[in-house]
Amino acid sequence: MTWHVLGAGSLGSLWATRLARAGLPVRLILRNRQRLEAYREAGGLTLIEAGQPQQYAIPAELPQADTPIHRLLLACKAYDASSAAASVAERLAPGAELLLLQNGLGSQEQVAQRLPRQRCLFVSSTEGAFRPADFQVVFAGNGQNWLGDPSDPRPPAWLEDLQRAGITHLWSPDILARLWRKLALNCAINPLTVLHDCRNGELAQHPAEVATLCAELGELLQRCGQPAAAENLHEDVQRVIAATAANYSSMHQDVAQGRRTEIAYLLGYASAAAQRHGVHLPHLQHLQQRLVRHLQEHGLPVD
Ligand code: NAD
Ligand code: KPL
Repeated sequence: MTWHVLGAGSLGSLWATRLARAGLPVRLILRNRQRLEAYREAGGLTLIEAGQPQQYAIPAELPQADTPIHRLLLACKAYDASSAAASVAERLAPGAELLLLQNGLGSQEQVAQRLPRQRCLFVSSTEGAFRPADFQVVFAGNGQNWLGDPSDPRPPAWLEDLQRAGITHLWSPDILARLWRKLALNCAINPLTVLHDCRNGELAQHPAEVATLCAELGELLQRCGQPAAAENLHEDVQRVIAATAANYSSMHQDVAQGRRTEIAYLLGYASAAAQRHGVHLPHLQHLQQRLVRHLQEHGLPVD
């Protein structure tokens, strides 16, 4: 069964090249004719691992190609997920499976609501990759990919493909807990790194601010029916701050490079959930207001 990969960015390219390297059939779906021509000129996708580049001539096509899609890896940013899924909706075979590889929460529900006849699996990834140039990807950090389906705990047989491709993965019977936990970590760390304009490690100099946010996020997770995701959140946040001390968070990198952030699917989602549950979280609310102001001052979208 062919793996269609929509979104030839960092993670999409990282998955596509490893699947292709394992001899599995892969097709890229590129946004428009211009991107397709640029890709064909490049000759394929290049994976750079441990400094070694290797090019893979993975076939590519447009969203409106006429072959059916049975398995789709949707590897775009959270704010693009719904429209990207819509662009190939007519090609999805009945019972097709989608792997939604987005950070935060909210975009997965948007896609699943649009495609009620398809199986949507959610993926939470801690692998690291970036693009030094178009159609090139650097595998920058080993990590884990948790996959799960909130409405069906049975793992799909094709997890074997990931095994064969060397894509580290675990089937998670409670993927929402994983995604909530990652969202909480990102909400406790990423906005502060933007507002203090610092690397993750420098947040150790703001222990009270981090602790207060973790307490509020823990309360939110409890109220949202996610007690497992709330467990030892503060300790975990401190561990991640120490383990990634030299790094700039993804949100810091986005702002520094003038790119749209995924704020609506992180802090925005958390704030909306707090409102829905009638929980008053003043520090989280203030953090969101400060971040929105900061983005506006930098001419960046706040959704
Ligand atoms: P990216 O910006 O590098 O890649 C996204 C790609 O999707 C881009 O090439 C974009 O052009 C393409 N795209 C968007 N809409 C499209 C459409 N309609 N049709 C065709 N292509 C379309 O993003 P990324 O870094 O790979 O991140 C993807 C998700 O994974 C994000 O939610 C991110 O937070 C998450 N994530 C990324 C990393 C990482 O190291 N890069 C790690 C963990 C999680
Ligand atoms: O996931 C991250 C990010 O930068 O997006 C970490 C490193 C955990 C910081 O929140």
